[in-house]
Amino acid sequence: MKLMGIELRRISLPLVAPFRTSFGTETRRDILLLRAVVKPDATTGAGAPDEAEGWGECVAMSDPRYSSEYVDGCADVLRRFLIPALSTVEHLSARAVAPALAGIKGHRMAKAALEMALLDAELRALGVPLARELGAVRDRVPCGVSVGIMDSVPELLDAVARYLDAGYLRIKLKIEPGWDVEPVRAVRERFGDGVLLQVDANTAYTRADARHLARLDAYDLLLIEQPLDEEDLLGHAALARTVQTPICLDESIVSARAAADAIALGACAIVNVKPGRVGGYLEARRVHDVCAANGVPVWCGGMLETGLGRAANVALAALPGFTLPGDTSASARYYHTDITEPFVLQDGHLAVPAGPGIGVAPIPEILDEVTTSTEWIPGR
Ligand code: NPQ
Ligand code: MG
Repeated sequence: MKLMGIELRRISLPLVAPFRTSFGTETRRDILLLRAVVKPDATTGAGAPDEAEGWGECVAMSDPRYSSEYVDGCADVLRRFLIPALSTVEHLSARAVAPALAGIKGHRMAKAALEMALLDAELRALGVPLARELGAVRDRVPCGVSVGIMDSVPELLDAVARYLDAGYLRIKLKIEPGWDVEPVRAVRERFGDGVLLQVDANTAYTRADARHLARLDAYDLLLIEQPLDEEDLLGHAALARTVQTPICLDESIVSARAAADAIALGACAIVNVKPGRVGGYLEARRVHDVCAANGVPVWCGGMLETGLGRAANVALAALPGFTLPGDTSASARYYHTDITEPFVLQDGHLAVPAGPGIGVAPIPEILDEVTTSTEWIPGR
């Protein structure tokens, strides 16, 4: 295909409630969307449109608190380096994107958004759903929910009760020093041993906390997610020898190679797959493949995506190795009004979109209402 250009569009969406993690409290989401306009090759086939568009969603936050990337930085590197790098590619396709961008170091979330937009455009032109392209084996996926740090245990119990009533099949509690054993104990006591329960520290602990984290072993958790620093693989391996609860890595897993290394080192027994963090959906599938080859279960993480990123995440989560419920929550978990048709929980599951590409598109009037700026970068 030929890249005609990319529209960078910034939107601002209020969250239904503040979301507190060990790295900060978010009350709204400032998101960078990409709209790729391409001309498919003449060889695409009979009935192919002469122009197609595709949507990408960048998962970077406003501030570099979850990872080193942040939304203004992503827009800058896309505009100055990544989009221009595609103009030198002879036969542009979604799978040519990552190799074409490899000379630019890092910036995986920005790269992932660009690849997603071209993948969506390409698959729409071909009439192929993303789920089929990735190798999905399910038409719906079981869903969990990530529950923020609260001001008190009673407030937390109210929130968890509402999510369980809504049908969520797994609860993830955000934890930090001072908000860990007590909330976990309270949730177990109130809701019983049948609830699938896990915790996420977003790097808030140190190796010196190993004995303390081992106290969580009493509560039959599915996993402890990213207790230590992103770069501390050996620390996680040591922790795994002290703590019975399986260690799951999120921030540390920046590629399929990082996943293979973490597994080989004994740093994790489970992996959270986030396409933005690893540089795109195609690398995310390779993370899945590496984990499956090692017998390591994976689940799909979440970055408070709109319906665009959510649609693609649900497609990914339908691959065979995704054996644990993901943070693929319904639109209403985060937003009163999503920019696409909302994803609604049905019996604790979300349906995998069946249309071409990611299978959803923004609703133009809603998109315009939440847009704060747009910029057109020609493809040359
Ligand atoms: C995680 N997500 O697994 C992340 C972290 C996270 C669903 O827990 C704005 C944008 C706020 C992205 C808060 C979940 C965020 C964000 C938390 C990502 O670690
Ligand atoms: Mg996490």
